[in-house]
Amino acid sequence: MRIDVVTLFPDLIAHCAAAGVVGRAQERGLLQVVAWNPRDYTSDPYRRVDERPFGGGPGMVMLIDPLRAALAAARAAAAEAAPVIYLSPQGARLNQARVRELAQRPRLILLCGRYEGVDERLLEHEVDEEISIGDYVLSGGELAAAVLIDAIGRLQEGALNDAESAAQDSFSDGLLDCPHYTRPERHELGVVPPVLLSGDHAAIRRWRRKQALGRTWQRRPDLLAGRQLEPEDQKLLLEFQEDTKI
Ligand code: 9D3
Repeated sequence: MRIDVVTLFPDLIAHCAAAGVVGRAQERGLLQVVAWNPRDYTSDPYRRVDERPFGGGPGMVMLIDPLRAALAAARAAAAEAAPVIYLSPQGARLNQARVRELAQRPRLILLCGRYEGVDERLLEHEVDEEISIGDYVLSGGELAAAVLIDAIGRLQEGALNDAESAAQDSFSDGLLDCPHYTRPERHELGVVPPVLLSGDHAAIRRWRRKQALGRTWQRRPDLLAGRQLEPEDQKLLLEFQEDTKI
């Protein structure tokens, strides 16, 4: 998969996309992230990319032409058609279902805004989709683009090692994760739940499932609302609820 990013901060994108699992995916040739700076596509001597808004008011608005030229350069850099996604607070909220869908595409172009935003005419003509990463205020689209690249990158076939994929299999089912423990067995801060030391793999699987269900019920009941649990899961959640009453 190829992701082109139009941004005034190309180094920020390159740095984020070089780290961890996503960096490894790039090294393995599974993902290519390329940043394009609209400032490199200005025609005036000051390399201006922003101007004061018509109608007055605070802040600056990104100019059409540098963005349009950067988008054209990004689009021309590979053969496949590439939808343009604008990261913006006005976009549809990102979730894992959307990430899975976007991860299947061969190409994406991400457009990052700064200042108060982008001239609306560019959005009307060049943007196919708008995505927000949540209801809080960022100072630009770059961190949102980095979030999207990270979430998409790790889903590329071969990006995760076997252990990471297995962990995903058991928990990509809309539940929160179970607690994790490692050495030492006994610590000043507490002991490891004995079942995890029992060697009884069926009991361990059951305990983890129960914790995942219980913690989801406690912390994110919205994830369980409108969801019919399997009889075995219902039993485990009921057990968890009984345990927490004591
Ligand atoms: C304080 C400025 N706001 C005036 C009402 C508007 C505004 C403009 C630009 C708010 C945020 C931004 C920059 N944000 C993004 O580019 C952005 C974003 C976000 O702020 N929150 C969640 N997802 C995203 S995706 C892009």
